[in-house]
Amino acid sequence: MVKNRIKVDIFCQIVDNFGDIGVTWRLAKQLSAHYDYHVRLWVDDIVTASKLIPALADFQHQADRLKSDPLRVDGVDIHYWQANQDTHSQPAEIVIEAFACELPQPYQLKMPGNTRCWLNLEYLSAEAWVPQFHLQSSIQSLNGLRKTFFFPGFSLQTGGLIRENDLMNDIESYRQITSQSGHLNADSINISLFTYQHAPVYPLLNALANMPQHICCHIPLTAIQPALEQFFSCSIQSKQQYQQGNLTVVTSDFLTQTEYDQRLWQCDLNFVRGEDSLVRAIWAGKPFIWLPYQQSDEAHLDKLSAFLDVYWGEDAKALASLNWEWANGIVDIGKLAQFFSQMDRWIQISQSRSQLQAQQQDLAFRLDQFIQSTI
Ligand code: TRH
Repeated sequence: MVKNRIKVDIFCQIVDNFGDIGVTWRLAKQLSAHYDYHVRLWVDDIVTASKLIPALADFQHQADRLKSDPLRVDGVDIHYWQANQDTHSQPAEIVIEAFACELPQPYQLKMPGNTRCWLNLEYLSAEAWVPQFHLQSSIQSLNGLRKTFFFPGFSLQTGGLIRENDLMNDIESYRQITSQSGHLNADSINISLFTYQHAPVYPLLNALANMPQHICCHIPLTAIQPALEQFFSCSIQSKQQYQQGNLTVVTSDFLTQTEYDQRLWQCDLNFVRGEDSLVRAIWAGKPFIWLPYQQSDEAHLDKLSAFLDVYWGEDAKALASLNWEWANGIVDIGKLAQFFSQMDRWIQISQSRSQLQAQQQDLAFRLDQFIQSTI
């Protein structure tokens, strides 16, 4: 019964792109479905959120309705909030602010007496300082409450990675079913491409068109559409195929999160970006090339370098090198051809690395353990 469950408020401020809502939506669903929490997800941009939570589409022009009257989707109550405006609700016992979003002051002032655990869910990083900062806390001057920093991460000394309870089994079953009904394009190397506008997309497509094997590249249309149009010298539409040399590009609309995850499970190589698709690529157990979200002081390259060391280590130097070059605007046709010539080996390495990571407890489990130990 919702009445007796511990209440959790998750606040998501959508700064840019889809990662903020991608991460908080997955976490909200998991905490509600597998732990004894009644979760309210507070979102400040209903238009962007509706890309990942299609049920919100009807509220794009009437977000205010969701301030007091939430929409329940997959067991989660979704509310609308705006910076500095009172939510007019009693704060939950557990409050999670995602990525240091600032909670409205009136809400913060009501937290004492209501909130027993206040967490800031931080960005994911493999950098060496993360374990030291994970679970550090400080008293907040506005309301005198303690706020704890919860850092996702790759080691046992961090908050772990988001992974739904049955995810690894679901991936395995899905693969068994799809291998019987036919792969995406069985005679090709299948690639998924989701990246930022500044990535070297044109040189990549050019390299792929010149590979000895047939390459099928699956692209949901996002920020890189102009690079596709430049490469194919035509206007690019969704749900179409475009051919050049040995490359076929298959376009689609923005997929649902489930469809997107399944796409990663099926492809042989995934280009991912930001935070959430990186984690999904890890669980997919296929080789992937990651472009971190760009930061002005090039801090994203430190992030990438730490990740390549921690995740791929000595086993996958060639893959790490392709990844590093990609993030620095370089695509080396020779290296890529060499990589594709050993596809089976790379898939095997990626599978074992993913399974090793999946031996650790996931983020929701560690979060729940921490919450239970503090309340
Ligand atoms: O959209 P992103 O670039 O988000 C980024 C990062 O999270 C970054 O850390 C953050 O600081 C910045 O936003 C503001 O990439 P990310 O994190 O991979 O999120 C994409 C989400 O979109 C993910 O949940 C997968 C989902 N997705 C779909 O559901 N359908 C699709 O077709 C595609 C391409 C993605």
